[in-house]
Amino acid sequence: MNVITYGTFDLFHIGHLKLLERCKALGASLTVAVSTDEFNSKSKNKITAQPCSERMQIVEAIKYVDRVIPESCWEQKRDDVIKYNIDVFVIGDDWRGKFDFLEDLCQVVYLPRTDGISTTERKQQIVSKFSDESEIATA
Ligand code: C2G
Repeated sequence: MNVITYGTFDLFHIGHLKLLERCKALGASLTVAVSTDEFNSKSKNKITAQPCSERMQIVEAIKYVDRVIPESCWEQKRDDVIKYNIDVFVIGDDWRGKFDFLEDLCQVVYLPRTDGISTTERKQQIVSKFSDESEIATA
């Protein structure tokens, strides 16, 4: 079974890892489409801490991942499912229902998100945790 998932994977964290681990448990091969910088800024209203090239390299190095492709638009999913002969589309349940239109092509699975972690929260933790440190360092 071939599995695919999509995401930004900025500041890669345990929530991303657990998602990819569960994706790979569903099939023999896992393709991950990583959102490009342009797609993030123009269509997802996201500014990432890391450029797409870095985010792709990090995802590619994860042992559960077999292939990494760019995600440059919302509309590419159907073509990707056909091109890569995908059997299962997987994504976190924050997207529940949003990709049911793929069900004529492949199984669509929404997995529970990992609680207590998100890139946004991680950014806030870093700012609050280390801003004092930088003040002391420059004092
Ligand atoms: N995720 C998770 N648990 C978290 C955070 C994220 O399971 N605590 C999952 C998300 O549900 C998603 C994947 O990890 O399946 C990547 O999350 P993001 O990088 O935030 O990706 P997103 O912005 O949801 O992009 O076309 C689909 C989009 O590209 C998905």
